[in-house]
Amino acid sequence: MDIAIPARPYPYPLDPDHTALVVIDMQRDFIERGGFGDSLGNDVARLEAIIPVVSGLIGLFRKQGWLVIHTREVHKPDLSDCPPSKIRRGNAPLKIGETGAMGRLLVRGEPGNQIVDSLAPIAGEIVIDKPGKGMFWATGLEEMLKGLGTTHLVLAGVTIEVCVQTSMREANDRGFECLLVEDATESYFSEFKAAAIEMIVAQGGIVGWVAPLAALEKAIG
Ligand code: C5J
Repeated sequence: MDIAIPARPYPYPLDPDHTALVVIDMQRDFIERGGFGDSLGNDVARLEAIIPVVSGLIGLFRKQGWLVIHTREVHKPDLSDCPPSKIRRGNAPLKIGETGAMGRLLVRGEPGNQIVDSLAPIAGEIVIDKPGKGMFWATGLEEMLKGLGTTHLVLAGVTIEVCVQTSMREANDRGFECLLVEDATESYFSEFKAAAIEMIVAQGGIVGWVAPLAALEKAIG
C-alpha cells in the first residue's frame, strides 16, 4: 500500500515496494575546498551544510531496507567521455582533467571524485558514474531501474539547478514518480534553489513533488 508523504503540490504516493533513493553527486569535487566546484569560484560551504540531512535520509532508507543509489559526475582518465565543449567551458584557472588539491578534477579514481566519507556507500548500494549532468545519459540506469521494477524515485544531492534538476526531469520523462527532498539538496546560489523548487511543483507538479526530510520520517517512521 502506498504511503502518503505530505508534500508540495499535494501528497506524494510513495510505493514502498518500488521506491529507490538517488543521492546525486555528493562527491568531494563539489562539496570540499580544492575541488571542481571550488575551482569555479563557488562557496562550497553551502553544499557541505546539507550533509547531516542527506545522511538522515540515507539512514531512513537503509533502516527500511530500501534501495539506495549514489551517483558521481565522473570522466575516464583519458577524458574520452567528456565532450571538448565541456572541457573548454568557462574561465576557471583549472579545467576538467587538470590537477587540483584533490587530484585531477572530475576524473575517476581521484580523491576528489569520491563521495564524502560520511555518506559513503555501503555494501549492496549502487554507485552510478555519469559523464553528464543527467543520471540517465550513458549510464544504463534506466534499464537497471526498470529491471528492478522501480517506479518511484526519491532524490537528493547537488546541485539542485544542475545535476539534480536535470536528473529529475529525465526521470520524469521516463515515467518515474519523483520526490525531491528539499533540505537534502542545495545550490551554490540560494535564489536558484528557490526557483528550481517552484519550477518542479508548479502546474500541479509538472516535474514532481517536493517535501522536507521530516515529512518522510514522520510518514515512514
Ligand atoms: C555541476 C552537479 N554543478 N553535480 N554538477 O556541475 O550539479
